Amino acid sequence: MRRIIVIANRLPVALKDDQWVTSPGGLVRALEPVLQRVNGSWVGWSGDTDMELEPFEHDGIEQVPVPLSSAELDGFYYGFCNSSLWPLYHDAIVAPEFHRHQWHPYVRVNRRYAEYAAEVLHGDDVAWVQDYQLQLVPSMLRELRPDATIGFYLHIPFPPIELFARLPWRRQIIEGLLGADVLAFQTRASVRNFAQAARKYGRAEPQARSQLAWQGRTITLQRAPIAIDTAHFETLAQSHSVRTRAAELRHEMGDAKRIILGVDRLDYTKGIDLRLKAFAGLLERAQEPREYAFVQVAVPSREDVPAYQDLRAEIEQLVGRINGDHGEPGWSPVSYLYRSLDLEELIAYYVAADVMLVTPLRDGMNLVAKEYVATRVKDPGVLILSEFAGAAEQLRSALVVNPHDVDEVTATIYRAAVMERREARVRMQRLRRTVRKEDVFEWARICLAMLDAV
Ligand code: ADQ
Repeated sequence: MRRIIVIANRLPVALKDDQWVTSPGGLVRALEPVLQRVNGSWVGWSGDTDMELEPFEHDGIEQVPVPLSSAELDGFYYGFCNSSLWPLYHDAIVAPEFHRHQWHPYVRVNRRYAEYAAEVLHGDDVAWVQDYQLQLVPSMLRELRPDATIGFYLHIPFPPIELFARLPWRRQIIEGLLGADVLAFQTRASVRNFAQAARKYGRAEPQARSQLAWQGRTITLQRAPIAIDTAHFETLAQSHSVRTRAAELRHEMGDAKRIILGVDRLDYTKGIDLRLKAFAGLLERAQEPREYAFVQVAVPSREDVPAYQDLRAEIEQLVGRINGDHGEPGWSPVSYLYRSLDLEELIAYYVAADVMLVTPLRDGMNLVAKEYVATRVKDPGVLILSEFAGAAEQLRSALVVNPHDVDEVTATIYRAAVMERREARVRMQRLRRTVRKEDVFEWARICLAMLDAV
């Protein structure tokens, strides 16, 4: 097998009390065994600024740290990645900002990742670049290693051309990506959107079977929806400690008849505010409001970006208002947790929840939806899923909603709450079949097989 070099914004390890520890997450779990088997390398930032580190080995994988200064982190990561690209690629839910003083560090930092990758890329090794932070790397790497096999995977949506057109550096981004041999996306819509933008701004020529011709090379476009380690979630969900904790959580929530759950990074793409309003609508209409408890777990995210600070304040105000309007002494309908949970605790919440609300306004995939399904081993539970999450292309037996339609979401929560067990079971069985078959190992296999075929 050919050696694989993953190039991602972050390394799969981070320093904790002077020790390197593997970061949790599906991508790392899926790629670790593959990279170990092929003596692969991982090129990425360590998470600490202004630190020059030599490559080192961790769990059989060569780690190649790319240094970033704190000024670069501001311009490149908080700036161009998360104030320009992130909102632009998510339907401009928040207005994207375009600043030349942030674009320049994006170019500079992308070049550095390409240079570090070129150093470790030999012979017929495969380079596999991850996500929107590194869209210039494929072409920069191709300049340094013209014969390399290069793949790129976009974890977030590729936007429709009407939106992408706003980007002052749209041609550079398209040309950066077209340096790859294989470009893979979460959904068919993203493949389509990219093909259109590549024709218009890169003058790429469409070929048969999702291929483009550009500068004498053929580039393959592929849909490869990312997934989770389903078996691992299933096993943990059945463990005694998780089930005991889930029962405890239900009790802590006043033994409400229906527990409704939301779990997200605190991000304006996730639609947390509209979801809270939909739940408030349910309380207003319910005959017995105390039968319902809503738990929102929000992981702190990008706290240095002003739009995220505003969002946090807005959500907290909304939670306060709903609890103020509907609560009683000793009972609050909404429980709000602003923190990250460890995996077992997170799964206990999934197991405890009768209804899972996944209502992003736009999401590349949304792994939370798949995680909930994977943990519903004993009781079915109902998944309510936004039509604007990539996951909706696969999880068709969920109750699919338009998250902007607050009344529809309210009505759907009610429908989920009173759904007959038989219907819930049939729906959940279908969903479970999908997440079992199309797990993260299958995703990695599809992506790597395509790269191997180049
Ligand atoms: P995210 O926007 O971060 O990912 P998502 O796919 O839902 O969104 O992944 C979030 C992860 O964080 C999940 O694995 C979840 O378990 C975990 N998580 C959420 N809340 C947590 C909490 N309170 N404590 C601990 N863990 C928590 C981006 C894209 C997505 C795409 C993924 C992968 O935006 O669309 O699915 O990358 O490609």
